[in-house]
Amino acid sequence: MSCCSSNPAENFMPEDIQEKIHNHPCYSEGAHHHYARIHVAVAPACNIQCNYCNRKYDCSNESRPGVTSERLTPEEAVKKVMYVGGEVQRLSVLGIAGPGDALANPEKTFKTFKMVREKAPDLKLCLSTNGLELPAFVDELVKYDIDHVTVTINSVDTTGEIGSRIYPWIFYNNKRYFGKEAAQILLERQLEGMKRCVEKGILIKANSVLIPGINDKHLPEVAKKLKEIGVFLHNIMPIISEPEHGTKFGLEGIPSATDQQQMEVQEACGMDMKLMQHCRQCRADAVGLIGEDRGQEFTKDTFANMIFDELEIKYDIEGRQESQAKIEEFRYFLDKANERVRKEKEELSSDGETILVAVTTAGEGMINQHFGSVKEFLIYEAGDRGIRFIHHRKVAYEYCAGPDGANPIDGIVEKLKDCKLILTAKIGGCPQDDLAKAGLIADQSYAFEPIEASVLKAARKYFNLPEELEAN
Ligand code: CLF
Ligand code: SF4
Repeated sequence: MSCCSSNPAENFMPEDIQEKIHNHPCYSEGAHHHYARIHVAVAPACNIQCNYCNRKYDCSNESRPGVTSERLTPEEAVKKVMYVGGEVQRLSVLGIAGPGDALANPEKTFKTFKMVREKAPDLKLCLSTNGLELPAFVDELVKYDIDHVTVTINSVDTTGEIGSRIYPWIFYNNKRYFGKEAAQILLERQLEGMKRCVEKGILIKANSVLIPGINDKHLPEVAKKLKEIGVFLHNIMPIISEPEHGTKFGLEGIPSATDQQQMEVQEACGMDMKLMQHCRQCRADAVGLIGEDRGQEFTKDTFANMIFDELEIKYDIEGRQESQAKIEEFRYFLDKANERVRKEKEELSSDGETILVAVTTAGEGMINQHFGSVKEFLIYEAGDRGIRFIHHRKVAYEYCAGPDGANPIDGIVEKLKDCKLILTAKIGGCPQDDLAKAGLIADQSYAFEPIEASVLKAARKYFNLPEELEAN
């Protein structure tokens, strides 16, 4: 398997790490256009309380708040994984991320992993936790070859002051702890657990929920600490907070973090740590490419009555391998087309001038989605020398499904007001004119072309430079 990626940061990594992340859609930004993940909800209990969580729903450390998934037994979960693996051959990762904390339910979590290891050996195994019980399970993680672990860590303040505003209590060693003491114990356990995982070669991704007014200014310190202990990737997740979610923060009126706040904090943290910028805060029962939502296609009645012999045929491991070999071929040519286009922020432009470019895509790294059906835009920063990925932005509704009586373009213009270009596979004259009035150029001349190379060409066209860039 070629581990070459269009992302230069990934190409500089040791080969064994490139190999590990190559088809993990969360750990490799390149992989997320091509490979899918599945979460199975086998872990209902939790051992801490976060003020952005409502226990009626799933763990919002790794999923969208306000979403409930179908609870599964380990056996049902394995059946689901095998069924989905047969249907979605690009499925490469199984994650256990709740609905409570994976390690507060160790029996169910590890029983599921053990069975999946046997029955679907080509899948990567991934786990997400608040970290309180992580030190106790490092050997178990190694035993089942679970080499991708996410820990949500929102503060490294050793006084417990910041943490106590986020966590009212934890339950540890059969005792409930409150306030600063609880936050201090949680932090100690998180750091110890992450260090021990790193020593064992487990790739740690850290999630930090960006909570404006509480930890936004503190997150660069978190990033520094993460780098110090050898964490692989840092994911800044903007808090999604509405009163109707019934969380403490939502009821207190703490609002969701904005795209701009996320960009500022990413900027400040990115000085120290490699950032994940393509997280979509998935639905808790998410299946498919990141950003895609196929969970509703695979409810219990689709797989629960099948026996394992039938599911083995359905899973069709050889068929999956053939299909993934084709993905790799496609990816190889895509990476060639995008070669040398990605740059670090300071190398994007010869004169410091850059613009933000919004792109519409249905996956596979191509500009292949019509403007009218877009629910989220990918945002890139581009100069005359190169481009970099910033994040995605969701819009409240697609242009073609906008609310009655209002111009559906308004919400989209508001979301993209700091962008200059939109690259899309197709757009009608009306929305194109409306966007132009708001100062946004919509360009469909890169339809069905690779995203990254097109963003650079379009930016150069915008700067009145020749579109083709000499090799540099
Ligand atoms: Fe799932 Fe998480 Fe593993 Fe990915 S999700 S357990 S690392 S397989 Fe990915 Fe979804 Fe973001 Fe999580 S986009 S919410 S980071
Ligand atoms: Fe909720 Fe997850 Fe926090 Fe537990 S760890 S309280 S499930 S957000």
